[in-house]
Amino acid sequence: IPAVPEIDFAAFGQIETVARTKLDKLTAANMHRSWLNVPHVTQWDDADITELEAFRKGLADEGEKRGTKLTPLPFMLKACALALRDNPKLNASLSADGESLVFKHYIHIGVAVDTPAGLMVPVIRDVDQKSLWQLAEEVAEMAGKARDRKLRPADMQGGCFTISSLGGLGGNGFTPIVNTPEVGILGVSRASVKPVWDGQAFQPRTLLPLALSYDHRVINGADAGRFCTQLVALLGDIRRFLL
Ligand code: CAO
Repeated sequence: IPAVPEIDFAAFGQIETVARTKLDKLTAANMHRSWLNVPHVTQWDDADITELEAFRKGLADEGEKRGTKLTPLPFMLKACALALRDNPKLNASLSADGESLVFKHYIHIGVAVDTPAGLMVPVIRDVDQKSLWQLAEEVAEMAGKARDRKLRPADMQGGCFTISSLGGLGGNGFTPIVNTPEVGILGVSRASVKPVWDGQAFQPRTLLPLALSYDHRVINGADAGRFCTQLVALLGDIRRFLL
């Protein structure tokens, strides 16, 4: 690819040059590799999480007693695990020679964690087999370890899919980069109350913006559409987690 020309920024004013951390450089290399190798498509949708939020907020006292904060993230992990189970291509990887697909019979999901040293992606194992409380505890533990630089290499390996949640920060959408050799990543933005037409009147509903980026060598638009539709249905009525 054509090189970006080197510019002498000092010619335009005062500057300061700071060495990047090892983690920042590793993340840059991984992002660049994915960006160049993977033909990306991003599909957008909104999940109506009005009832999910009422349920979650109703558990605040129980959470306090347990010492566990239940954010929307464990619900997203659970919904993704169920949608990955039912849409196994999203839980697969392309073989190195591109001749076959490797279907994984386990559901391990990486969670992007922002740390002072850079981006880390610890992996939560067997998400489909864990309760919402267990998932909340594990995300908090892994995020703590990531921020304290205590994650072991094994904690960051074996992911089938990634969730990047910027919901705590704000924004209404972004296009995440697939964490190859995974084939899908879900970008979650901040939920907000919006007027939704119910056929007779506008109702205030809490909508969660979702963006699924996928590797178009493996996933077609219809695969992604089915996955997103199921995700939205699951988050819209969490009783579906039992089905
Ligand atoms: N919509 C609205 N509110 C949300 C939300 C959403 N989608 N997601 C979280 N929140 C709320 C939480 O409920 C919490 O509210 P209270 O403070 O009132 O309890 C608050 O935002 C902060 O949540 P959190 O960030 O502490 O917890 P989390 O479970 O949502 O996320 C973690 C945990 C580790 C994913 C997060 O801290 C983090 O590091 N996010 C950044 C990820 C990142 O950098 N992604 C980019 C990768 S690509 O460059």
